[in-house]
Amino acid sequence: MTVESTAPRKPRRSAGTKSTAGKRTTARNTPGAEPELVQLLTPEGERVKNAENAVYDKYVAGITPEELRGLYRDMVLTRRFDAEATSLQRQGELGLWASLLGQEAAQIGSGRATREDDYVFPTYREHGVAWCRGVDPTNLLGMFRGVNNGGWDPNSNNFHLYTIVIGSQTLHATGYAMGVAKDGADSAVIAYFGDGASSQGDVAESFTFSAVYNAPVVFFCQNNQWAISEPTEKQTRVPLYQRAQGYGFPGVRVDGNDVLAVLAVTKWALERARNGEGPTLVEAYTYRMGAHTTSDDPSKYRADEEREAWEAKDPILRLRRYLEASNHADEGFFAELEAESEALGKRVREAVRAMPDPDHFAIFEHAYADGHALVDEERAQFAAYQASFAEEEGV
Ligand SMILES: Cc1ncc(C[n+]2csc(CCOP(=O)(O)OP(=O)(O)O)c2C)c(N)n1
Ligand SMILES: [Mg+2]
Repeated sequence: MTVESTAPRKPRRSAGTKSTAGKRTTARNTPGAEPELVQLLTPEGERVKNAENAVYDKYVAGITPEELRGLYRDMVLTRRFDAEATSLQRQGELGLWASLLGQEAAQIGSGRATREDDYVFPTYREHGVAWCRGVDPTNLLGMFRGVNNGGWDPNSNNFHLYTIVIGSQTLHATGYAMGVAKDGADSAVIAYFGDGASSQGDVAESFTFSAVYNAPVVFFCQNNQWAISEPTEKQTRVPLYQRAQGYGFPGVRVDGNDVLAVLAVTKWALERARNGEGPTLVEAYTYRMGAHTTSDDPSKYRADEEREAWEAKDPILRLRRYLEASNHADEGFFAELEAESEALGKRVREAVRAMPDPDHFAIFEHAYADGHALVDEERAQFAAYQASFAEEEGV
């Protein structure tokens, strides 16, 4: 990786794009040269082999049955953990939860594509990526229980803390990637964000900076079709992956419910970063099967039929079909995994209930090194508020 490589590079796809003025389009970046949606496994679990996919297919061509079972296990355990967290919120053990239901392939495929020395910048929904990075699932829950402000050391797993300020982590990732390049390392950086975040100025700035400085970063957009109650149509008039072209780097849309395709495309994009070829935008086309968070009720703004249509494309089901059809997994494997899932659910439940409450006054100590009049006032107000409960109890 060198820093000198900031000279203008030939955009991978510049010619031949059809005029799309004034209408929504599903046209390809370069008609004929790339598939509109990279897919290696159909929803029925059949392996897709065609010339259009060749550039990506080679990244998973040698995948072993054991590795395939590993991807399946990752997705099943992530879904089980996520369901447990949703239940824990409903039982009052967590204040909030942002479910990843439906996005398991997008997260496990991309997470497993990263190397240990790569650095990952997540949003608040990347529980599957956290799993791949080796962050213990129980550590993800402290912030949602309100007992800490993060829950893990980002540098232990090169997995940054969850970021709730929409899109801001793409700037952090770009800066970090520019640093990686200056260090001369061949690591890559990956920034996760959503379709809604794509409208943020921070994301546009990240695209500009990373392109101009040729930063080794992959922008991984999970287009789950919704930004709370806003559909993707309210974010863009062109397919999101085509935005990259305007900044001078490649964009690819991958079937985000196809773990094999996501793994292949993300490996390809990370390799580009490592080789000094700069940023890539990967749009993982997927679906948020659940609510935005446990505070949201999607029945208020979207039709059941939409969800039902996406259920047929379930990421876990399609890999199971492939594993079964190719005799890569037997009943024993699925039964063992079921038992492992239940054990994980139990472990998570017990760990959450055992989390100690923090010292309520600690937060005032962490605002300034040397004390501050306003903080002192707020601490006193809070102490009086806490004391008021004791008085009530005494009545
Ligand atoms: C800067 C900023 N603006 C608004 C919000 C409120 N907010 C939280 S999540 C969200 C929608 C994000 O949608 P998307 O990027 O598609 O991600 P998804 O939740 O679908 O994974 C918004 C607007 C916020 N957290 N930060
Ligand atoms: Mg979204």
